[in-house]
Amino acid sequence: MRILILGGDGFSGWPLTLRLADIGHDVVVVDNFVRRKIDAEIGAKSLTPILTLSERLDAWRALGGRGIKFQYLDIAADYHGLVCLLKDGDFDAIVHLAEQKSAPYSMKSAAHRALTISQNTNATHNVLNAMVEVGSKAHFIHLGTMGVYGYGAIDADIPEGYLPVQIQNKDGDWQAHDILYPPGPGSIYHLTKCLDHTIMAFYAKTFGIACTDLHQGIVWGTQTDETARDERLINRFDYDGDYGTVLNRFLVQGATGLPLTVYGTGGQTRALIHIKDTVECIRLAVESTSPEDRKVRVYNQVSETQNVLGLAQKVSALTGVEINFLENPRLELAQNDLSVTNTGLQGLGWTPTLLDDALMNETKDIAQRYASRLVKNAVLPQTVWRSDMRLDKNAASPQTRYVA
Ligand code: USQ
Repeated sequence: MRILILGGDGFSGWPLTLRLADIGHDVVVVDNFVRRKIDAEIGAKSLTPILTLSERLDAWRALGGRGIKFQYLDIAADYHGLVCLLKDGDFDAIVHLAEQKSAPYSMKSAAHRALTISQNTNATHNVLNAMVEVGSKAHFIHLGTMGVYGYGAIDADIPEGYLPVQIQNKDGDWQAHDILYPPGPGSIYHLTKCLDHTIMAFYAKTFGIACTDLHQGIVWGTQTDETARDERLINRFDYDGDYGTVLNRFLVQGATGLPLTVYGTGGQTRALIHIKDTVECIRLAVESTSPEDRKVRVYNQVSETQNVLGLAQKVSALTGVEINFLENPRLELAQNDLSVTNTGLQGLGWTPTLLDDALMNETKDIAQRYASRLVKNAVLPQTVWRSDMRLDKNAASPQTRYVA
């Protein structure tokens, strides 16, 4: 297949690019390196020493890998460039990963809220708009998030995108319908994923674009079989307060002897998936028959649910570091239950990889190997999104970091 990967230099995009090329697909990567520029803005960097994209691609070729083409493009700003690319490319599938992906970063300030909204919604709309303009028949695959459902304490499984309901008609009869699960975003980032879904629904219904939305859980781990082949192919590993996700942060903290930063009581339950499964799930979506009924197909890309305190306890047992309970910088329930349906991708052949000590040790070992690259100041939370608090970065201790 001819596959376009938008955002192919990123945490999920790079390992996906290598996997798809490795199994014989023709892959074209687009990126504008904004994620690397944000590292400079927030004073953080990948714990692992990632090469530039051109160096990575050269290394892949030198190791005998199938050629991968690259085009520098800002898809949110350069609509004309996108049209030319899609016209020439004749792609079978377009995987859209080119979005601002951090919930905390999206809540930093008015400017960050505006940037996340315009980057993410313009990018999604531009691609679909250009697909219609050039008559592309590609399958559009978007990386969404479990956060679109919200994290309320509903005592029922979250379905895959749509909720079966009964609606009473004017004659008093009940009719069965499938409606979009009520959106419940908890950050601007999650809000953009709800907006993206509505944009896709419009383009699927009106123009017949085949769309799949993958509602992904929190990704952990760093390496895949392909990125582990050579140090020059290594994947990025974020651990900072904005871009590091919870389990990877705990594993880096544990590996470097820092106390584990549990926000609030740690009673939050979240959906998780290992990066190897992220790549496998997107591959399955790409290679599957694309949806044809003018309705966005939704899969929950989730392996399991875990409680934050439970994760901290596992990492503490593995590394011997203590747990530090911090005031929660986010506006979220102190405690929630979460149970998620994930049968769609399993129906395509996926077997979820569950959390175990061996996998956690693998990630902890990588963190230990590159511990000298840790920027200690970037580890504590960097963003507060509660209106009753603000951040004091010069506070004497983590516990006094937030002020009313
Ligand atoms: N948490 C801690 N300590 C930390 C970091 C996080 O207790 O040091 C807690 C948070 O309060 C939250 C949970 O862990 O309750 C998850 O936080 P996270 O930062 O790992 O994940 P979140 O910001 O909610 O969202 C992230 C990414 C987003 C992705 C999403 C998947 O920002 O790109 O889509 O994970 S999901 O949440 O399932 O939608």
